[in-house]
Amino acid sequence: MRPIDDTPLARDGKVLILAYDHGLEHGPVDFTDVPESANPEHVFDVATHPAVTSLAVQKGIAEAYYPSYEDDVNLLAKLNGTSNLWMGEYDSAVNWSVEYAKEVGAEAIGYTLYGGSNHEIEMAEEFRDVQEAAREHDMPVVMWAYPRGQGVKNDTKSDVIAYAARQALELGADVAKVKYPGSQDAMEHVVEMAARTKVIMSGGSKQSDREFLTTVKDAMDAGAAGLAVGRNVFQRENPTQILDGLEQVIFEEATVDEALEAADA
Ligand code: FBP
Repeated sequence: MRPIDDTPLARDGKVLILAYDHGLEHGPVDFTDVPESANPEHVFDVATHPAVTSLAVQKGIAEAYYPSYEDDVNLLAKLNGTSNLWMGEYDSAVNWSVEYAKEVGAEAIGYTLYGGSNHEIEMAEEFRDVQEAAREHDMPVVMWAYPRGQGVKNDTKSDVIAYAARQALELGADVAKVKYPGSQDAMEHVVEMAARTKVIMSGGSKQSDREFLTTVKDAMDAGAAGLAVGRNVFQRENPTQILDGLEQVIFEEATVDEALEAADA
């Protein structure tokens, strides 16, 4: 396990990753609400908010835009990812290597593992190579721990999410990014199963400010180390406001009402 506290991925031991790989994973539909969110420059500008500890992007976006932002944004290289244009059992292509990500300026690595997919074995073996290469370059590894596929009947069940977090620990991820399992108690169990692997909550589809900040607060109170969020930030007309609120909840242990006040300021 590589402690993340002394890496750019964390601030005071807490993590706020802005995820922006949706153009690949979901396509242009995620940019419909706020058309300027299709422009990577807009999201890189958002990622300069002091609450954001890393911006997670795919290779093409990193190559094209990171050189202009390397002084202001920490880069997390999301190594694998696929479109949803194809059909079949859950799988994900590895699009760049740890070595190349390092060359482009990345300081952390992200990798999706679909535990329960018929492709889990290959994905875990690819993760082995990624994790060991990341160790060589002293880069922390975040696993998008998403149980999905034929072996998984219900990917929102708390036991399944706890299993995914445990899998992240066993395979050597420093951080497990998991879906919120529905309650604070269930999240506590997930955090317990992850042991020394830090757990962060995955943002999900857009919610109201209060709903979203309440879920993040519950996750933090359950022992989560932070959040990786995409749509709940870039699908807002004013992404800075919600980041102001998230900064309060994640780094300042503020209440939801205090965070909402900060988000309105
Ligand atoms: P969101 O906060 O928008 O859910 O982003 C997190 C993320 O993991 C992205 O990195 C990824 O593109 C997306 O969710 C995948 O969403 P899903 O596979 O659940 O549709």
